[in-house]
Amino acid sequence: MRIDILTLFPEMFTSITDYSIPKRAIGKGFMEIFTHNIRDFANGKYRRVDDYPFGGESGMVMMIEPIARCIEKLKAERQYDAVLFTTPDGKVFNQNMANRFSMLQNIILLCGHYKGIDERIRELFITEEVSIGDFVLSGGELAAMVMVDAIVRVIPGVISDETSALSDSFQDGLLSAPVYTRPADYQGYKVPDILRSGNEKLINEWKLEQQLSRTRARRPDLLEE
Ligand code: 6GU
Repeated sequence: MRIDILTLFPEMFTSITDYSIPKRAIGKGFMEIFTHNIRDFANGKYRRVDDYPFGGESGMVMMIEPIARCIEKLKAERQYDAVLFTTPDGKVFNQNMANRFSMLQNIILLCGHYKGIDERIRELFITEEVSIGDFVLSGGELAAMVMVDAIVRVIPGVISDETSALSDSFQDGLLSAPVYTRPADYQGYKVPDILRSGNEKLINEWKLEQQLSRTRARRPDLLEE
């Protein structure tokens, strides 16, 4: 899959391209990430990308032309399955969306900034608006990186242990069970005996019980869905 990211801060994306699972996924050819600096598509000596809002609100608004030029250039080169926009008033991102986006071939991801973008960009180009939660970030870049990370780890083959991504919290609508490693006894704090029993059936039952009780205690909303 290919993701084209439109941003005012392309350098920020080295946080995902240069580390951990996303880096490996790119190295293995599961994902390509191209960043595009919106400012490169702006006109004039000052390469202006934002302007004052009509109607006299506070803050600045991202202008339509630089973003439109960049999107149109990309669309002339290939077909896109989705043009996403990161914004706090979008639909809240979740595991289902990560799974769904991971099956697409080409995605444009536009990072919001300032007070917003000219509404006509949304109307003309954006297929889906996505938020990562009910709080406000300084820009859409961190949200975009959160989404790319969540998407890349569910592409089949990216995580070598096939079952690992599937056992993530939320993948089955439940939080994950607790996990332990050596030592089995840390200053009297012991790993539950059942995990060391070797009885796979009992272990799986225990894990499911743990998942259910955790979800009930911490995220009862997930059980209602
Ligand atoms: Cl997608 N963008 C911004 N600026 N703030 C956010 C967000 C997105 N999601 C939650 N807060």
